[in-house]
Amino acid sequence: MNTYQDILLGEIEQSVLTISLNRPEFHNALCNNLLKELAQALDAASSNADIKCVVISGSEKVFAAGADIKEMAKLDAIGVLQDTRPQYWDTLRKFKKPIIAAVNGYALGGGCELACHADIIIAGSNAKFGQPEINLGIMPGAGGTQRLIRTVGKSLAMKMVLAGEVIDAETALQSGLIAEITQPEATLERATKLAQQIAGKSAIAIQLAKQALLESFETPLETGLSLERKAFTILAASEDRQEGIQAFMEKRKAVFKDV
Ligand code: DAK
Repeated sequence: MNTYQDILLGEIEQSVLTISLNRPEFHNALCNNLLKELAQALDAASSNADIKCVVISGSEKVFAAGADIKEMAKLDAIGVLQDTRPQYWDTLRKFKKPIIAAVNGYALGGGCELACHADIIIAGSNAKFGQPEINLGIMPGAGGTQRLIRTVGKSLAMKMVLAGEVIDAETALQSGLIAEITQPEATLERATKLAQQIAGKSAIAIQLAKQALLESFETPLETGLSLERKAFTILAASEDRQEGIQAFMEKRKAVFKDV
């Protein structure tokens, strides 16, 4: 049962939970309550072994137009300092299971940053990514200056953040911001299929692989390689590894038990 107001939870299908942002009248602007609910839903998904992968989507027309500007307008410097939102973003950042963002239409400001928190972005041909905060006399506040530049490179990130220019799906694909472009009506379905494909693997291998991949943003190559080696070694103790290799030998599909 959906007990949330600003997000919708889908049924868990093939170990995939879909979370849809649900403030259509405000282009899914990320108000405090929406972010709180998103963090609560992810917290619950963290400890639910039936969920192995999460898809975050907007509608066919819009992903999210950023932080709720009307709410933001009420905060002075002390209000911003004491804001609970950074802790909700942290929940997203620390989530260990894979997240796929299904993006149609606008993904602006915090909406673009939300998509960038996902591990994979699948976008409709109508998607538009941007960091227009500069037009409001502010700047990105949920990692936009850090994640974007690591993903799309300096010049494009500077253009988006300093000029507030919005990029289309093709440019997002060329720059590596997104993994695939689909027809807008197929974006959620494609993201869900991909999520189900991931959910069919060993959850232990998926968790360690995600962790190692993300570590590359934080560490020099030598440290990252060392972490990869340790994770690889840990996996040698899993039953899923035995099953995966055995299944290959027996020419059958592996059945992973996440142990
Ligand atoms: N906030 C609040 N309401 C919004 C909104 C937003 N970001 N975006 C749209 N709306 C509302 C509009 O006010 C309008 O409501 P009514 O006036 O009808 O009541 C309704 O949604 C429909 O919007 P429009 O009439 O403007 O629709 P259009 O199709 O003409 O234009 C648009 C769509 C997306 C181009 C336009 O709405 C727009 O430019 N929106 C604002 C985009 C923007 O500037 N986004 C960046 C916001 S700043 C932080 C973390 C994150 C952030 C900050 C701090 N910390 C952790 C510290 C993030 C900051 C931001 O994202």
